[in-house]
Amino acid sequence: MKKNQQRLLKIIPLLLLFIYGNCVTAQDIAPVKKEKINLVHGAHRDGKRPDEAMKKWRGYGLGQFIHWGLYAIPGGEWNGKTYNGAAEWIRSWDGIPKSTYDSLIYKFNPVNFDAKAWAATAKQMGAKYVTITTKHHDGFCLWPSKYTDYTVANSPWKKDIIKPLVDAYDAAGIDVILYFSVMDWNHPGWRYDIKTEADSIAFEGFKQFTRNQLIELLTLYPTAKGLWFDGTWDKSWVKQAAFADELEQELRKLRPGIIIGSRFRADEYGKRHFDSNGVLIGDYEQGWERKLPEKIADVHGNDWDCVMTVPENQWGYNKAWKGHIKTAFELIEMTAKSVSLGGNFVMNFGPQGDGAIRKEELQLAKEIGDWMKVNSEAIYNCEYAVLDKQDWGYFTKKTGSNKIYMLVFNTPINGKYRVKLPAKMGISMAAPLSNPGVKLKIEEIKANEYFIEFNNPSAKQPFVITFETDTDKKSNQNYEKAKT
Ligand code: H79
Repeated sequence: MKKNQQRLLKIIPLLLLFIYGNCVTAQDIAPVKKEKINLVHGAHRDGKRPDEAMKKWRGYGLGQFIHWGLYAIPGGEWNGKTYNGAAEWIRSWDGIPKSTYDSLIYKFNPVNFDAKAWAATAKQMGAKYVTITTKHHDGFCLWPSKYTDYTVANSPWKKDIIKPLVDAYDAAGIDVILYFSVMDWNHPGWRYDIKTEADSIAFEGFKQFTRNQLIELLTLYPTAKGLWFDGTWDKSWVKQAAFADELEQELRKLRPGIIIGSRFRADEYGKRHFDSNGVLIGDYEQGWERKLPEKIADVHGNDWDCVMTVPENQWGYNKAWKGHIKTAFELIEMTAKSVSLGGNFVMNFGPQGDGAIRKEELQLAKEIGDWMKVNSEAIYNCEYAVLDKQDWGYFTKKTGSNKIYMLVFNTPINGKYRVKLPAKMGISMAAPLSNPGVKLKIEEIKANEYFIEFNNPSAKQPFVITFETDTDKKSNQNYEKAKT
């Protein structure tokens, strides 16, 4: 071997070590970027849907949820005993034979059902959309599905419930979303998990049944704006990434613009809501059930809605109506908070077995509606104001304008509302929403901080102060920073 070659052989390992060393250093310095997984059945869109249907959804602010089905007949009570779980889950209670529960179909005769009255209640409350249970976990269909006998058609009532509801809400200008539970305790093919060949065969039949029912619903009620899926967490369904993805695409083709949330399907790794790359599946996040985000970072820039019960956890009618019952004040505050964080708030109603809405819910709808009549401008078509919660309450902003609303839930006893704004943003005008002619005194108290004065000691209800911002604001004062 020549001398040169020998030297090269000695240098190569050193060179390799140098390159390797540099690679490690480069990797250490660069932000750790997780490798993107190639997904066939992950999210098919990154970021918010920009179309008109979704813009409308985003502007709803307040919605109504209706949970109605056979469970409304026992209303959380069986043979004089109270069931402590959610009333719509009573079939799963140990003391109740499943066949006895299923035979409630022969008692379904809601003589006081009045679709127009329900829609009028929602309208009066100020709801812009309604989500209605077409089928809950018990499998009972409120529409005359041709794919099962377990429907209204075979009850003493005989008639479709969904059609008059869709018509009444449509007529009231309230958009309808159809709730559908994939979990179905009544269907012989449904399984929690698929463990055997027999399970697999049974579940294949169930999948076809589910597809048939969804196509049936969208065909019978073509004005429905969306589908709200539930009961999709069982292992059996989570394993159906390809089927569910294809079905979702089929439904979207059938009804262009339809809105489907994050709860319908999992990706091929079984990830739900957010796929294996962390991207939201579906058009909006459905993870906010009986809870609210605290801050804007919690919603990851996605559309979302919060669905909320009035008692702690009762969706279907429960006679007992026990525990803490949320007041109109609390529900209004949740609405304000939702909108301030870019979401919608949906309050649940559980009508009685006879079809009437319970008086407590009617009262809440009235109180919320009375508030909305004065203040809904700060709720409808509003968005995150890029201003976070302050001591007195929440900010919202009219989408596409610089009009900001302060939704006040706590009043300072001196009537001075401390408002902290980002640098270079000032307030050019402030007025009570209910009395825009009254211009409120604005005092600059330090850099980007103001007092808005509003002596409103008689306020018994949350109220709104509106203001316009001035983004070229130059303070006329100099503030010296403390040195510490
Ligand atoms: O339709 C409403 C609920 O019935 C449904 N989603 C909302 C919109 C829902 N199904 N399951 N879950 C929510 C979560 C599971 C809760 C359970 Fe339980 C805990 C089932 C059994 C224990 C709550 C407590 C229901 C029964 C007892």
